[in-house]
Amino acid sequence: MTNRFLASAMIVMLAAGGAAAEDMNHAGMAGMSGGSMSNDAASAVPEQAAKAQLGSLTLSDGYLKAMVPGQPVGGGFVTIRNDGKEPDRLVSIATPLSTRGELHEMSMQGSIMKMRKVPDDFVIAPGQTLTMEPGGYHLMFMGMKMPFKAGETVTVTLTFEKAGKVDLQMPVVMMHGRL
Ligand SMILES: [Cu+2]
Repeated sequence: MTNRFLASAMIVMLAAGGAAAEDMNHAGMAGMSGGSMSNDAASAVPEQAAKAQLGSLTLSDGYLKAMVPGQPVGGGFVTIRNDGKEPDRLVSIATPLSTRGELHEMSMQGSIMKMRKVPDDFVIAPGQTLTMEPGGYHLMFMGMKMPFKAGETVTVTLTFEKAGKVDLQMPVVMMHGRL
């Protein structure tokens, strides 16, 4: 309980950091995620998570993380399974609430959890499942016009190199102390 309170307070403080808020918030979010590693990540997926079929791609467990006041970036997750015979690639993501979307991953660098843009987009090989989750691969949205608010549903457009575009109606979920 105390840890959760401190974690929330820390995110708010980082978000209020001014010009460097975006970077600092990334660092803060990474820290949160490191702290939640002992939790069962699968339990974060809401029952109403978005799903869709796009050609041979099966999308599931799509949801967004609710943003705290002043938080400059938003995060989201989706699982993509490729039952086709060729690899496909998630090349872009977009929402009406943000001006930019990036595909990110988190990794440990020494004892510090860091977040970065993946260099070659997300490639899903035939028979492979790409799972995004707190502390790992995720969708990152920047240049927010409006925050992701808990209880709302936001349209997230995913564009694949071969399968094309799909709109997912992603629920926004409050995740205490996560990501
Ligand atoms: Cu990120």
